Amino acid sequence: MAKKIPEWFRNAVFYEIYPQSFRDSNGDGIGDLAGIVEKLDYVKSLGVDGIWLNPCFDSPFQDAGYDVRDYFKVAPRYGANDDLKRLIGEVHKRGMRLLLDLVPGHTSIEHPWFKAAVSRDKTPYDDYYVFTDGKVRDLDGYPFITGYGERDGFYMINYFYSQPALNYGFSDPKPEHSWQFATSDPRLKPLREEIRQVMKFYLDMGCDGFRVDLAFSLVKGRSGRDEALKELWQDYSAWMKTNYPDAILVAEGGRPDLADECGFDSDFLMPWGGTKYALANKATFRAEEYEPHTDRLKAESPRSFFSRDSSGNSRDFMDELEELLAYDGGTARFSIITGNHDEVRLRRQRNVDEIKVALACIFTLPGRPFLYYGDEIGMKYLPQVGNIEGSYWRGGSRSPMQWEKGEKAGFSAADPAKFYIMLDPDLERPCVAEQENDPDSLLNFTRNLISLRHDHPALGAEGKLRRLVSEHADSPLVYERELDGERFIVAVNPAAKARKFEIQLAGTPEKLVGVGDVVVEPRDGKLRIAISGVSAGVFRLHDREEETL
Ligand code: TEU
Ligand code: CA
Repeated sequence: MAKKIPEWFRNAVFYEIYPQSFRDSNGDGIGDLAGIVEKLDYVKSLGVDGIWLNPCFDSPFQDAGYDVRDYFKVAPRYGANDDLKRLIGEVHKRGMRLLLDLVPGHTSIEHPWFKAAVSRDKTPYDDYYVFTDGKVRDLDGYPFITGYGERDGFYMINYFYSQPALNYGFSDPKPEHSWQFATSDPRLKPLREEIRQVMKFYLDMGCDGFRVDLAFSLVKGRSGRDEALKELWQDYSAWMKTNYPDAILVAEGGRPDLADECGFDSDFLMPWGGTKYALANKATFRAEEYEPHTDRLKAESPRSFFSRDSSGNSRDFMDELEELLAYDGGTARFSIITGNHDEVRLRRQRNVDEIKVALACIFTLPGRPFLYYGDEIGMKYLPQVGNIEGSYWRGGSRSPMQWEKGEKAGFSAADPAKFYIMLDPDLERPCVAEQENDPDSLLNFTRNLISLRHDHPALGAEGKLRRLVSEHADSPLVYERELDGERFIVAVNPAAKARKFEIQLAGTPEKLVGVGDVVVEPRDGKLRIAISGVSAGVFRLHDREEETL
């Protein structure tokens, strides 16, 4: 779909902030909005253009805030609405943008709409959710909660029992299931408008758009669902683009093709997209057979491209990227993440050099990448964290940001035993202060990559991607990026094994950034590449003419 790309988004890099774990300004052991403001100069110093803030709305926190109780109110533990307004202003003052997290698919069971709907009374909110009546036994295979509340019926959920699905209708309503409304059913209209009002409220406050939680969960159904989702999201996105032309929408969908047609500006490549893009997991380039996330932790050596045994697959990943780029005409409407609050951190089973290799690749591929807080300093995944606010195993990736050395890591003035979530107990844990002045640190490596991406749009969102070397497994990945006559080659070898090879490409390479040993030499109109184990290099390719200058 031809869409206008806001100028600021053209080559944007984002930083994901999990508000409860970033910086606690008032010593209660929970991160907050004023804490984020304190750290905005740091965020700016990374070179990012935008921030995605996880949900910061009033919630009982049964799923870390993805269970909204009041869409129009900042959770008191994070501050008040004025603090959010102030945060937005401070972000803008520094030339950055702020995306909020829109959770339109479900509310908390404590949301007043749900409390009304689940009561025995007849209320205007009864159709806001998907309720059967109590006589129904056949739930058509959908997940329902029975036995909760006084209403004579069962309610459908999206995730936990505490997240009842909001009702946007079914693409294929079956006559025998009267609880399946068609998406065009006028009874669904009021809810649709409520969600538009939520968007309007924060866009008017000054936010620059939304990351949309489970964007494709809204419409239910098995056939015709994509079409119905397009109708729904095109309506929201067209409305938003008309009234707030600079605002953007990023889907959490794992289906960039569908997201694009819905009017989203980007979509995350998720491991669970449900299409072949499922392979493109958090840029770890999952091995060919998709491992369900429940197995992810068990595997001591994840079958990933970015691992020493490099058992993953860069070839299929590159196939997918090329297909996506062909589909969207090279505008690259997808976002590769270094990690997020749901995924196991990169640092698990990888050392700092191995992470540098992964980041060198992620930050030189097309699209608009998202850096997860703490990944820039190599924060660890902590399996012992356990279930905090409905995190289950995801809690290991949500520990407090490590700013300084010392028992509190600069996260909070509270006693670490009172932190809402466990801090990495290792006193040798990485931290910002220590890496700040070390030119070789992961932090400065990340900054270099981001600034390179900005200095040379060829390496960024919309530079042309050409694959030079990419095989099934245990092999380096080499690609060219090109835009407006500027050419670069990127060579990435996560595997332990050193390699030598030749590629058919002329030019004089100049190394810009690297880890390990990567030597590229021109010889007889070709490039000879010698690449050590666990290494990566980004080279600018000068033409012959330039060479003689
Ligand atoms: O996540 C969607 C989702 O289903 C996965 O990312 C999932 O959390 C992961 O595979 C582990 O099961 C979004 C949010 O990012 C997540 O934090 C919420 O819990 C979920 O939606 C429900 O709102
Ligand atoms: Ca606090």
